[in-house]
Amino acid sequence: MRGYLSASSSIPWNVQSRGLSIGASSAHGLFSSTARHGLLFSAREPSQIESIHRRPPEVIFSGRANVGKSSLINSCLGRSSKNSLVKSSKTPGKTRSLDFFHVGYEPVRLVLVDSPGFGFRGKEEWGQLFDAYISTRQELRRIYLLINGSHGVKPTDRTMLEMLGQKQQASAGSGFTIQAVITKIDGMFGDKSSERLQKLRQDIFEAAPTCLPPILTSTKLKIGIDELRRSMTEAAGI
Ligand SMILES: Nc1nc2c(ncn2[C@@H]2O[C@H](COP(=O)(O)OP(=O)(O)O)[C@@H](O)[C@H]2O)c(=O)[nH]1
Ligand SMILES: [Mg+2]
Repeated sequence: MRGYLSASSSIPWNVQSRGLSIGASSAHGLFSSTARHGLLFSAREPSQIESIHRRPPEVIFSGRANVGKSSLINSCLGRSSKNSLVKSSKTPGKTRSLDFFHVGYEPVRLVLVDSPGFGFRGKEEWGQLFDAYISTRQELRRIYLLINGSHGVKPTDRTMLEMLGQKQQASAGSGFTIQAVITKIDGMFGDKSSERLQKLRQDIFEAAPTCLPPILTSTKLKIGIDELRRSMTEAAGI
């Protein structure tokens, strides 16, 4: 917690907790028992999704290869790169499956899903896997679309935002919600950071008006992790 606050003090915009009280204590309790989180299942083909243990609410992390999906899941589960639960890598395209991680154990109350990156080296069959998951999985409560803060909204991000926004509306509000997560904001500081952030928000809104406001994160500086945890517990109704 001290690291979170001290790291945040040098941030040019307000990324600290916005005073959200809903779910704050339950988020803390749910994620605090680090040793009880673990890998539940990996699905490499759409047909395997069906067989995965059901019931606890699920949230999925999506985004282009290398945007920081696996690192962010590790941080939320209280792991560092040294004792990571989820493989993260400098080499894009490392994750080729949907990996399901349980938060807590007996009872499992939330499941986080890591997904293969789309865009650079993201192969077509990985896209099919993701598509099959979001189209059929009733446990899915929220899709986090991660966007690299230094790169801005790329054409592949825009396409993804538009597609997810349309799918969400087609499900008539009964299925999942979508939320943007800006990653690696440690690389965004400096000149015009506020303008760049404003442009990011605007681009996200134009592509997907129903997308929930972005959460700003850095696993390097431990920024935004608690806010993301609270968002997950809120999405899961915990
Ligand atoms: N500067 C910076 N680098 C990060 C951050 N999060 C992840 N990375 C690095 O980005 C690379 C890709 O991360 P990874 O989590 O494997 O991305 P994924 O392909 O989306 O799962 C790795 O080298 C990470 O160390 C961050 O917040 N800041
Ligand atoms: Mg990964």
